Amino acid sequence: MVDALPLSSRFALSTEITAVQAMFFERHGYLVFDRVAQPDEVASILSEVDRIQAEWIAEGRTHVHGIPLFVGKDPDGEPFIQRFTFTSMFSPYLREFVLQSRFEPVRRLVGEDARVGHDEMDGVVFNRYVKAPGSAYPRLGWHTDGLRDLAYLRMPEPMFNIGLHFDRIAPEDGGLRLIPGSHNQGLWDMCFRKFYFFDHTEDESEVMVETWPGDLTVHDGRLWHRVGPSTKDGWQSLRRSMYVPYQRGEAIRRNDDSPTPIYHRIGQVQRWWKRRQASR
Ligand SMILES: O=C(O)CCC(=O)C(=O)O
Ligand SMILES: [Fe+2]
Repeated sequence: MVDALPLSSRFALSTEITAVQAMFFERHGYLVFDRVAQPDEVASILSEVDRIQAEWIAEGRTHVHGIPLFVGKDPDGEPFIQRFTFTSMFSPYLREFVLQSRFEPVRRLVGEDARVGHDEMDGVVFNRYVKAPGSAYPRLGWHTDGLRDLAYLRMPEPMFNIGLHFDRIAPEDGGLRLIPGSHNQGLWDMCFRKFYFFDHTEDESEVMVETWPGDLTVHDGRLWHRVGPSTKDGWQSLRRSMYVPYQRGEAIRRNDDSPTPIYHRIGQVQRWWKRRQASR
């Protein structure tokens, strides 16, 4: 029955994950829920993010708990934080929002013992992709999220990434692209199917996830995915997403003394290299 559903299916989030939703998720590794956050909540979260940006820029912050911030220029040439980490630790509103009971069915899908990892891994992440001359983050190459565990010298723990989406994103806006079923590929393919973060090429089996503001997505941490660049420029190309990590198992908590993990060091080198190429 689940095979009859298109890969672009949009579901409604209720108080329980339905049998069909659970089967779709098991088969394909992702689910898209139609507008789980209301327009006023979308607006409140965006204004919290603006407030946090103003604070972090004023204090000259470069890292949060050892994780580098991605800072570029916005289309007006102003400093622009493009990847915020541990966001819920800097906003009581956001912390309360992500703990709301409406997300309980999603949390239980991860596991009865799952928790929001406010201070684990990268915490709640807020992304702002934009195409502009000074942008540090116009797109994101192919990767899985689960491999981060290897950097902590442990086998990938089951983890799901829960995304909240803030913009109307159609195929010409780039957006989230994922390979359905790739969560069932085994560890070898999870490591080597694509060249992590450097590969941006379209995959013939990729699915483009269209979003409307307030949409919620769930994807398995082992699923291959990327964010494509917009075909538009400037503010027209802005895409914002927020990811809430639900963790199980032993917690690896981070604080301001935590070192920068290897996968972020590689990203730092990659961004430095791109800036160098661009300035030639
Ligand atoms: O922005 C998105 O939708 C995806 C972000 C992502 O894959 C990540 O931060 O790991
Ligand atoms: Fe990801």
